[in-house]
Amino acid sequence: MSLLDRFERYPLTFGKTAIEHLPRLTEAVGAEVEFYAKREDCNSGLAFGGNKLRKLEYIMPDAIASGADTLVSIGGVQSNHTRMVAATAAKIGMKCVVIQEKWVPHYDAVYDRVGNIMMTRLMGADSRLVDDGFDIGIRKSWEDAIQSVKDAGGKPYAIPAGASVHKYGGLGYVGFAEEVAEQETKLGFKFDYIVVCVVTGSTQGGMIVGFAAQDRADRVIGIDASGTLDQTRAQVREIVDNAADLVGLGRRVRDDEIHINPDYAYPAYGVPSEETNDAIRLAAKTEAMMTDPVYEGKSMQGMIDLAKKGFFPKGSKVLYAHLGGAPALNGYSYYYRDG
Ligand code: 5PA
Repeated sequence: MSLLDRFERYPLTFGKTAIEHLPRLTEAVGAEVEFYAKREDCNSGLAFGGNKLRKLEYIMPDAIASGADTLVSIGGVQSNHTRMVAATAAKIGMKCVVIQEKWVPHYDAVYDRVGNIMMTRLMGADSRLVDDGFDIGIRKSWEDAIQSVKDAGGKPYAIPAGASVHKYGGLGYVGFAEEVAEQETKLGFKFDYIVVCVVTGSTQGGMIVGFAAQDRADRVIGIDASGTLDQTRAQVREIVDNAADLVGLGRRVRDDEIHINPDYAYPAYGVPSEETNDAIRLAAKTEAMMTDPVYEGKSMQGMIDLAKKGFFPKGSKVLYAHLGGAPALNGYSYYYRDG
C-alpha cells in the first residue's frame, strides 16, 4: 500500500530509478562509509529528465482537468525546472510560458543561450528573460506572465518555482521514499542516510514525509544550495505540513526531523566555490557521474565533506539523491576548461 494510492499520476518518467554503488568515489574519499546514488537524473527520456518530473507527474492530472492550454512557470536563466515544464508541455501538447529571472550573479557570454535555456527554447516554450534577482517565493513577474496568457485569450495553469508550493508539489518525493524502501528489500540492506540538495523545498519536503512514515525522516540530510536558509527552511516546513496532511500521515512532523545543512551554499546561489568544483571533478573522474555547479555539486561537496568530518558513523551506507541538473554545466564552461 502506498500513501499515494488515491492520487492520480500522469506518467512522465520511465519508472523506478536505478540505485548505483559508487565504489571508486567511496575509495577516493576514504572515510569508511559506502556511497550509493539514486539516479533521478536518468529518470526519463524527456529532455534529460531530473527531479521535477516526479513532482509534475502528480500535478499534470490537475492541469489537464482544469482545461488549461498553457503551462506557466518560473526559474533562473539556467533553470532545470523550467526545462522540465517546457518538456512536459511539449510531450502533452500544451503551450508553455516560462519566466527566467537573473537569479545568479554569474557572467558568461553564452549563459542565456546554452544548456537548459537552449533546450527550453528548442521545445517551443516562450522563454522570457527578466531582470529580477533570486527569490524562491511567489513572484510578480510570474503573476504578470499568467495574466498575459489570459489577456491573449489562453487558459494558463500556474506552476510555482520548482513546483514546490503547488498544492501537490510534495507528493512526488513521498513516492521516492517508498521506492527506496522497496529497493532496500531487494538489496538486502537499508541506507543509513539520504543526502539531498534543497532550494525550493519540495524534493526534500516530500522525502521527509515519505520517510516519516517509515520513522526515519531525520536521516534525510538536506544540503542547502539557496544561500537563503531561513526562507528555504520555512518553505520546507510548509510543504511538509501540507503533504503530510494530504497523504494522511496522521501526525505532525517534528522540527528535529527536518535537517538542513547551510554550510555548502557559499559563495552564493548559482555560484560554485572552488570546493564545489573539486567535488564535481571528483565525482566525474571516479564514477563518470556528472554534477552541476548550482545544485548537485554542492550536495556532492556536502556529502564528501561530512563523510570526511565523521558526521556519518563508520560503516554507514549513504544514498546520494542525484536530482539532475548537468545541462547547466554548459553555462559554466570556463571553470572546467582544464577539467
Ligand atoms: C533543483 C531545483 P528543490 O527546489 O525541490 O529543493 O530541489 C533543488 C534542486 N537539484 C536540486 C537540481 C538539479 C535542481 O534543479 N531547481 C530549481 C530550478 O529552477 O531548476 C527549482 C530551483
